[in-house]
Amino acid sequence: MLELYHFNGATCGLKARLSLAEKGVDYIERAVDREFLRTPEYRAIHPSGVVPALVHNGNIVLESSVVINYVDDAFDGKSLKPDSPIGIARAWWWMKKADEHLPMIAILTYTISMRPKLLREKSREELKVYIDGIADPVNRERRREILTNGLESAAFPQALLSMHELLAQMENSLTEASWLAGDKYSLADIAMTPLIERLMELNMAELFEYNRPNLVKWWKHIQARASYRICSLENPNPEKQQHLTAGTEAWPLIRSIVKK
Ligand SMILES: N[C@@H](CCC(=O)N[C@@H](CS)C(=O)NCC(=O)O)C(=O)O
Repeated sequence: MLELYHFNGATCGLKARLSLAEKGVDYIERAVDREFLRTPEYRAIHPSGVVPALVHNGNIVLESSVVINYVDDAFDGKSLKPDSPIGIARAWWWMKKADEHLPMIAILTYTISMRPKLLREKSREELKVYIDGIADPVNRERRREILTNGLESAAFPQALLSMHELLAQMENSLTEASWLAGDKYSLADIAMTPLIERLMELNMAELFEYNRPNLVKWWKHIQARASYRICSLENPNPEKQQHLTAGTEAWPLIRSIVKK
């Protein structure tokens, strides 16, 4: 039995789902809500209380890059790794980059879109319970700081500039080949897809598209794939409109920080 715990709108959950769709693997989708991530039942599966968690015949596989690599190794179907050792090394480089930048995209999402929603919907006491309930101490204190300082948070421009630099690296790589790790779609492209999708959801198309024709072409090719249609277009993030509205409001500040 193969089960995937995720929620629609989770960037790392989308990574796992894309890999399963690309391999054509059937699985039981456990689409949960954020509250469930805090229950003892889920913490027994994932002690950090985050998604994705893949459970295969009782074996638990955690961490999105580990999950997508496992999916590729464990199931038949076309390989999602490049054909040469150097290509595989390049794919791992991008997977590492995606892992390093996932907290950056979380900071942007949280500061721009989730914080205003939480402040609107939760009382001071509820907010404290929410923050105190975040399992990972680094993430917990970062979110507490962002909740207090919002767009003034020191983490915000750092995350933005770090994503901006990553876009430049992607454009550079895509001038040499049509996919990130070479001429074949691979785990590298899967790993980066949700990060780019989130920038688009946060209304950062201008930041993304500016002077980056190869990245624009790559993104069109990603969106045209059946895996993306199934996992994202047919199962859209319920917070998409919220992200877009909040991103539009934050755009003047974002633009001034990246100073194109
Ligand atoms: N490094 C982990 C990060 C997992 C993570 O942070 N997941 C987010 C969604 S992308 C989550 O579950 N957040 C819980 C929440 O928003 O409450 C991975 O790549 O699997």
